[in-house]
Amino acid sequence: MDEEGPDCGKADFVLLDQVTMEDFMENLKLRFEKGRIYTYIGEVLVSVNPYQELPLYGPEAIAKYQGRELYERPPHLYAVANAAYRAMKRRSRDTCIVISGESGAGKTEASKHIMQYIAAVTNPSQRAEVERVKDVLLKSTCVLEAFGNARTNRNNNSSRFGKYMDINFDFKGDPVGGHIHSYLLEKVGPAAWGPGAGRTFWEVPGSEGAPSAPGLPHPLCPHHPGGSGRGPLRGARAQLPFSPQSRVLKQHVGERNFHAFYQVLRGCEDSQLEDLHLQRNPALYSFTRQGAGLNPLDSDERSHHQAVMEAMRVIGFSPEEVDSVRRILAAILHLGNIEFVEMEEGGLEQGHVAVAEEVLVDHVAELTATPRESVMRCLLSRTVASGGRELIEKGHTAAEASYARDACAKAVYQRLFEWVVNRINCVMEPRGRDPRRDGKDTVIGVLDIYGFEVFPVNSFEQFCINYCNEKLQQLFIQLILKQEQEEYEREGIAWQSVDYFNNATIVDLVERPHRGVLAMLDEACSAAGTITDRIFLQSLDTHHRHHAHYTSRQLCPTDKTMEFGRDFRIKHYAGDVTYSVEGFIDKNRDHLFQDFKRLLYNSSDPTLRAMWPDGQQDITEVTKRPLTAGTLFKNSMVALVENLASKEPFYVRCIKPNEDKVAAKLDEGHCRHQVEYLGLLENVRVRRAGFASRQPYPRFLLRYKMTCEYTWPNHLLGSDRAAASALLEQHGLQGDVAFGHTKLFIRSPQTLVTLEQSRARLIPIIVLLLQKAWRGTL
Ligand code: AOV
Ligand code: MG
Repeated sequence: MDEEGPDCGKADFVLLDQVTMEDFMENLKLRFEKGRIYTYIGEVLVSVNPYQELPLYGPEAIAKYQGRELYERPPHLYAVANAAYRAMKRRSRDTCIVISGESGAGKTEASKHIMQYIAAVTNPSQRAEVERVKDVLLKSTCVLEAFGNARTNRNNNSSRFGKYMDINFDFKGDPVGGHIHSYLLEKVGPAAWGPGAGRTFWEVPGSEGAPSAPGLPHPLCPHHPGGSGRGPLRGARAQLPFSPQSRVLKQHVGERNFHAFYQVLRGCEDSQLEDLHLQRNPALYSFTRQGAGLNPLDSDERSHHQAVMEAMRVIGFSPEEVDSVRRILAAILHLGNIEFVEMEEGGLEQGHVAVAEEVLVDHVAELTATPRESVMRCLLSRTVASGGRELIEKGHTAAEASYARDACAKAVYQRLFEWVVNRINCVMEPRGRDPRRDGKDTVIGVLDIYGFEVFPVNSFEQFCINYCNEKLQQLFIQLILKQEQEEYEREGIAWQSVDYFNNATIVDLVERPHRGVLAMLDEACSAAGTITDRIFLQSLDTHHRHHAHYTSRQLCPTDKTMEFGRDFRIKHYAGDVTYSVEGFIDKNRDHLFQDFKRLLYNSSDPTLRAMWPDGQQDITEVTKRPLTAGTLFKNSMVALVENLASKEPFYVRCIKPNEDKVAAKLDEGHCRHQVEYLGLLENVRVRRAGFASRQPYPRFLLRYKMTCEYTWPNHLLGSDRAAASALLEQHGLQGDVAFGHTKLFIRSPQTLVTLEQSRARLIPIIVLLLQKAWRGTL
């Protein structure tokens, strides 16, 4: 790789002549045109997705960065990976690399390059266990992408889950294990089925027949699309007129279901497909029909399937487990094709509903290794604990049966995904390590999490995803902007304060106890079916009417971009997002169906059974309210942010150059917006006004004292501060630093490089002297 020439723009935005948006964009554009997709802001790496293969990666490039300081080579992901790795090794500090940016900006690709770098520079002695861990780390990505990624309108390989991966290192700096946390696979609830949306009757005794939303027809009303028409036999697939729903069930136009489904259909051998009762064409299955025309080449899908199978084998999935996974995917596809019909003579109360094509039930029963009659019963009825402990079997209407089928399909997929993650975690768990013998492991965490999302209609999923981005922005502000400024003040360093937008107030709007949006949603959910999405919206309006970042059509009647009684808007740090509340309550409750849980727990397939441990509960126990999806997500975000805050952070800020997913096109308006909301200009200002590095005096001296005659081996200068000053004076570097009360602040990175070089030159000489001294030959 060539070193950068002067015509490639500034490799660090801090070096810009002026910090204006125009200058920033000009530099970004110039570098992008020259194939320089990476630029620093101090230690933060800004990366622009090139949408083409550039000759920037691979063993040769890795060798250039290995063991170097951040500023010695042109900006690169490898430099950041190397800096995180060296900080971890040198100071035994846990570090983390936080990768952020909007969908399609290149986060997942960046995380893969980081992993490849770490794999390449570790384990020079080729220890077998370390090699195994590295293989699992690298191969896990391929498997997780098959189950957790899908084609969306914004990214052909969009991660529909957030991933935080810890890699554990031993004292030698070799990876000895890891752990993956996954966040919110796009799974939440089947869409509320028509009128009465938000009403869930499952598992809640006494909630049967709860009143529906005022002004909306009752679900049992004959005018309801899935209601009792008492007419001739007719198909009654529940109509899902409202909110966006789980990707497993339905996808937006131009999007696909999770890759795994298509890979099984296209990649399996004919005989395997026959065993699964499947045909090759995804258009034949309700859950994959939408995306059927969007498949990549058949051959690509087949080779992806083979790669996933190979990766599962390397990771340690047994052949039986892989078979089970295939059967579960097939069962979901068959489940999706099941339709229900209402019998002409039956009244709803008797639940006279039948399955249109019974052979599909046979397939589901066979593939899930469960009794056919039990599958049928679960599809057509539910068990409820009424009043006391008495159990009653209640027949479904066709609409309810469809709801149950969809809920089951998405829950099975959700459990499958979680099981895959857990299975990989078991294999990556550090083995046979004893902290007393081996010392404490250090950790590098890599966070690749969904970026901000704004669609024409935004639902609960987008709300969670955007809340997550607010949390991460808050962390960024705290670590990079706020903390930095506070430290200058604390240390008595002269400092000109920089203004930035602190998004704490938005985070608070979402997560505050009692009155935050999530708390109020939980409250609505706990009201046993009596509160609808619309009522929930009304209470949000009441409580947040004066909040600067909240509005709705009710509060702003002239704003026709919001729908009355349906939408609210949050002014996020990245821009305004309008959310439709339809389905919020249902998705937040995210109920599972006891009958299905029990059915699958009793499967004779051990893999499937292991995914449903809660299926052994007694039905009367499960009426206890489980934590809601929103609360679980909030808790996991709080834990994630705490975890990241305890580590030394490195940041990669990804930018998507255009909406068309094409190479060599940088849409200025689009990029400018991202630069704005990522707070990059503020970042440059703070950095420019500030210092590249700060170190407590003792740590500074420990590292560099051998470079100065007054400080080696020990100084007699009264204070560490005076010693540091003498050392810097000897190097002629005193003009580039400021002396704080407890820390030394170094302005330019070049000063550090000079000190490092001097140290590197002297170390061999000192080692030699010490050896001689020990041998008494000095
Ligand atoms: P994301 O992770 O940020 O989106 P990806 O990492 O999946 O985005 O990148 C999207 C696509 O851009 C990839 O599939 C590649 O085709 C291309 N790409 C990204 N980075 C590079 C690179 N360094 N070199 C070449 N091509 C690249 V999302 O998961 O949707 O938030 O949800
Ligand atoms: Mg991704």
